[in-house]
Amino acid sequence: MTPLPRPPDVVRSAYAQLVVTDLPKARWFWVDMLGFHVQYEAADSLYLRGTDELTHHSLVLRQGGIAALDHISYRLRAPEDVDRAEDYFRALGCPVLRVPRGEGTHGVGDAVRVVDPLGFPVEFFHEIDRAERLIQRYDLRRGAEIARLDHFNICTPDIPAAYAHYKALGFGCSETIEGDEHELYAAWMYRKQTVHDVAFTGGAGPRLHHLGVATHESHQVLRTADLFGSVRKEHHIERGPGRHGVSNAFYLYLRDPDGHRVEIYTSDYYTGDPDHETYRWNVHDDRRRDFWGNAVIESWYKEATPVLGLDGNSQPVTDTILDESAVQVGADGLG
Ligand code: 4SX
Ligand code: FE2
Ligand code: CA
Repeated sequence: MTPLPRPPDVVRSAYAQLVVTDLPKARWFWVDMLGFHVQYEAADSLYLRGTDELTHHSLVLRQGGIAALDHISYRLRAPEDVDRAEDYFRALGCPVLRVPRGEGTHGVGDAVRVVDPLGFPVEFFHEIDRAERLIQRYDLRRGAEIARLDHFNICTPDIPAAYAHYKALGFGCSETIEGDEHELYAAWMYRKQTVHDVAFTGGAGPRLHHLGVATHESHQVLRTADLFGSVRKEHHIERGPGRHGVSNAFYLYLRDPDGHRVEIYTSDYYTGDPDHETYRWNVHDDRRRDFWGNAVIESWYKEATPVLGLDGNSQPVTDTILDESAVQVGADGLG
C-alpha cells in the first residue's frame, strides 16, 4: 500500500450547516433564545455567529424537507491545505467534491467536501469572509449570549476507527472513556488548544450527536435554562445543567425545534502543551459524564441527527458494537 499523503493542517472546528424544516421556528430557537447573531440572510437560509467570532459564520441553518446535518466544516491553516485535503481524502478512497468560491456556502472560499471514512459529510476550507468585531457590543447580547462554536460531537458505531482517523489527521486526544480492558467507549480530540474540536459518542452512525457552543461564564448556562422555563418551552431542555467529569465543563443540552441537539458549554481547559497527556476515565466511574453523578437520560445516548451524503441524500446508518448506555452504572440511570 502506498503511504498516505501529508494531511491538511486543520486549525479548528469552524461551522456546521443544519437542515431545518421550519426556518422561522429555528430562528426563534437559535437567534432569539440562544443569542446567535444573524450575519447574512437568504430566502431559505440563515448565517449565524457568536459574539467572539471574527469569521462570517459558525452555523448555517438551511430550510429543507427533512431535519439533517448537511456538513460539518474545519478551517485549514493555509490555501495550499485545501489541495492537501483533496489529495488526502482521494488517497483514502473517499467521495470528494471540490467547491470553488461562489458555488458553496456563502462567505466561504475554495473548499473541499468529502464523505469521510466514518461516513460523515465534512468540508475543509481556508478562506472565509471576515466579520465585524462584536466582542464588546454588550448592547447586542441576548439569550444565552453564545460566544463561539466549540465542538462537534458525532455518533459512530466504531470508536477505535474514529480515533484512528482523526489521529492520522493530526488531532490530539484530551480524554477518553474506557472499559476495564481499555475498550474505547468515547474520545475527545482537538486541534485548537481546548479539550476538543470533535468527540465521538458510541451509537448507530454516522449521525450528528450535538454541536457544542461556548459561553464565557456558567451563569449564562443557568440563565438559558431559566429562559426556556419562563416561556414555557422547558421541553427543549434535555440534560443538565451540570458539571461534566470529562472536560470539567459546565453544560446544558437542548433540542431545537427539529430535534437537533446543542450543548451550551463553558470553562474547559488548555491542552496546547506538546506533551499534553490523555486523561482516561473508566466507564464505571459515575462522575465521568456528570461530575455530581446525576443520571444521563436515555434519549441523550439514543437520539441523534441523520447526516447527508454529497448527493444530498441521507447516509445509511450502521448499528453500534459497544453500547455505553448498556453498561450497568449509576450515572447512566440505565442498564
Ligand atoms: O458527558 S461527558 O461528561 O462525557 C461530556 C460530554 C464531556 C464534554 C462534552 O462536550 C460532552 O458533550
Ligand atoms: Fe459536547
Ligand atoms: Ca426535559
